[in-house]
Amino acid sequence: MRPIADAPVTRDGKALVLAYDHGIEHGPVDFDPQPESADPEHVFDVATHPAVTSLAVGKGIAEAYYPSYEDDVSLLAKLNGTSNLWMGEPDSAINCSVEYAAEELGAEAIGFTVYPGVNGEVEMFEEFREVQEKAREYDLPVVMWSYARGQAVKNDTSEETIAYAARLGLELGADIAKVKYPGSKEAMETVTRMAGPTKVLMSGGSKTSDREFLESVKSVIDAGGAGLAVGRNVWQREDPIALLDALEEVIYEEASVEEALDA
Ligand code: FBP
Repeated sequence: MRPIADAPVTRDGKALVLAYDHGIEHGPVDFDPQPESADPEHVFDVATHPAVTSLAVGKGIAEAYYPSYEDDVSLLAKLNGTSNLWMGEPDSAINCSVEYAAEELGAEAIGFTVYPGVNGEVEMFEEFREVQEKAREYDLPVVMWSYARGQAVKNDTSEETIAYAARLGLELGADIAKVKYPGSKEAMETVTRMAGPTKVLMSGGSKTSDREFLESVKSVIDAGGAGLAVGRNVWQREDPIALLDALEEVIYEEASVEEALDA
């Protein structure tokens, strides 16, 4: 059965997933630039902004904080994740099941990382299969964090690599593929074409200037992408709401970067 589509992760077919799984993926160092970002309540408050279609967090954060926010925030449960202390070949532990996410956490979507190209690719693809099929039973859209890594991946931001990562989202049955930005609108057009009906989100990456960030998001939208999944570029800012206001213009209102910056 092909989805249900992507609602509730989307608004008018577009999406802004606020990612906050960094406490597991990168550790507390990501909270240093803006210490209040270590407090999940701060980020849940930010996620109530109308530009944000869902908040991606792991099981522990969802259990502890989502009950207070379920009327105002849509939960995307990130099911796997591994710490930065891990020095082996990239891999990701499954920390939560689809059933638990749907029945106990109240998730409205599922997020799952796959690292195409790693030695454990076969196992990761098989894990994704189980998650994807179970999510179908619960009518939950699946967002695949598709990050090509491993010894054979020479350039993880090349057009070719990212188009492949997005295509794997389609091939494996993801509703939405979250990929790194390939550097230009033209490259992103190839990426979205390869993904077919699977929506494509740009991964935010480390913090950049307002203008640089909005320009990359604008080129994703102009290339047929659905939007972005962003963490640090929002909650590492002193004023995350100002950037979300500008992103709302660019993603949903087709505003230019100038218009969004002036608004
Ligand atoms: P950012 O916008 O901060 O890059 O967050 C997006 C994200 O995919 C997070 O969900 C995840 O924690 C992080 O990036 C992983 O980044 P990487 O594996 O590239 O260090």
